[in-house]
Amino acid sequence: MSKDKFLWGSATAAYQCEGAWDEDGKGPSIWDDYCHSTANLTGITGDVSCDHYHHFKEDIKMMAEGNQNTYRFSLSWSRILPKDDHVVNEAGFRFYDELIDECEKYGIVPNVTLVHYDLPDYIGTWTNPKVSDEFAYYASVVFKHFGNRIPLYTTINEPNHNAYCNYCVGNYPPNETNLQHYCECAYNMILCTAKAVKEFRKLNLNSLIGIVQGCGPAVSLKDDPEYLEAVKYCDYFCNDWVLDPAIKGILEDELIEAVKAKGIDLSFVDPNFKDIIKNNTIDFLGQNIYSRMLVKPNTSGITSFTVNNAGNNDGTNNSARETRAIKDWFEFDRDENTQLNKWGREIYPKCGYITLTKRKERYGNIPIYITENGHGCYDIADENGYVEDDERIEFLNNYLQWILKAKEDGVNVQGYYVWSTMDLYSWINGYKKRYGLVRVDYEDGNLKRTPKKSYYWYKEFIKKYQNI
Ligand code: BGP
Repeated sequence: MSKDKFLWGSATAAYQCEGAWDEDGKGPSIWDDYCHSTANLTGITGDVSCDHYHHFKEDIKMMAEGNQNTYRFSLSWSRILPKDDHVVNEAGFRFYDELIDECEKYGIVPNVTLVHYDLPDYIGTWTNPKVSDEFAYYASVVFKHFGNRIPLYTTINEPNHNAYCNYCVGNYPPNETNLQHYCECAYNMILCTAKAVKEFRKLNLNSLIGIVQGCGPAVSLKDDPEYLEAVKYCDYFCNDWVLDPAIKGILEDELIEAVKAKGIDLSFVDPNFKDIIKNNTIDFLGQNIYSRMLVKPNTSGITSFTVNNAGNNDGTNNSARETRAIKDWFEFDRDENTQLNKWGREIYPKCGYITLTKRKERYGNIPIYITENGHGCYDIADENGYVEDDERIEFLNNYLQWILKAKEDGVNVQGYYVWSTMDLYSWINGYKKRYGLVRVDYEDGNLKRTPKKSYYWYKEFIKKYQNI
């Protein structure tokens, strides 16, 4: 399987699409526990979802028929290592082996994320001091088993967004608002990536290893010193702690001092931390592109966080706007000329260009894969299940133009993935907010798949740009 040509594909994540939550020896994950608990006010779960576990052959066939040559998916850690005894569940490996067989049959390059939000329940939380050693063990088991069959591995999906939802907004388990825990979580995630990279290098594989970043860089509407200071602090909070260690092997002293000045107790940091990150950096960046971080100086004096999938965001135009603010550091700005989606998030296609060119500015010529780009909608299907999702097509087309321009202007873009391959569970939003290129009928008892208009549009788009 060649990863040398430009990769065009789409993406999913294990908890969001597999279903089969307790089948064939899988252990419970923190998302199983959360969704089954009273903290889950909607009662909606990923227990079945679109049942990719049993439908993966048809899903991958449809990708191939849509000209896609790569599939980004994640492994469920608790399907592979269900208990804390380090014993592998062979049936877990068998599922992913068969899935990769199917990819190989069509020449589809697997791009595999080790953790996309769902830790095993025996790990519990990202603040567990054992998490990075356990993650390194899991990663080594995976690398040894799949080896070069997986050309692209990524360690963690969106460390920042994950930590942010867990410990700032509190809408993801363990549902806390606690900046001390946010920092402990962030620290452990940095170590997880470094320790997994260390295991990866031991095996001298031909594959590459990366990380997936969720946010774009911070930007402001003005470039006076106070605004640029706000940009710097927002980048500390959202970007630099993820990407500087992973790509450059460093964490700037100024960032560490700023965190201490916020009253965070950093006594949990291992004295060897700097050496561990210095020697274990990644090969490529996975960058998800949805919106920009538009900030200004914090004049409200408030620290507060909202997201596009908090319980109160119901997809009406009354939804809370996606914002974040940290007292003395920055707060989100609003550009009235920019449209918002129904979940209060900016639709700003140029952020694709800004993100990619700024990444190049800071991190040089590192290969970049756009590991997610997509548009959540309330899709309306006709009597045959067909969805004319022109809004999604417009969104993808506009974003892609800017992404391709960044490539033309010299950013080392190597691939692009639409979020998502088919409709699936949208975390706290449940199933009504859909992103798929393919519709899933959750009501008909068979989870029937029907390609949407955007699927056919993307198929033609890939044909046109396949040799870029
Ligand atoms: C990304 C996540 C995905 C996916 C997507 C859409 O941040 O990596 O897992 O869910 O966002 O987000 P949502 O489903 O919350 O609208």
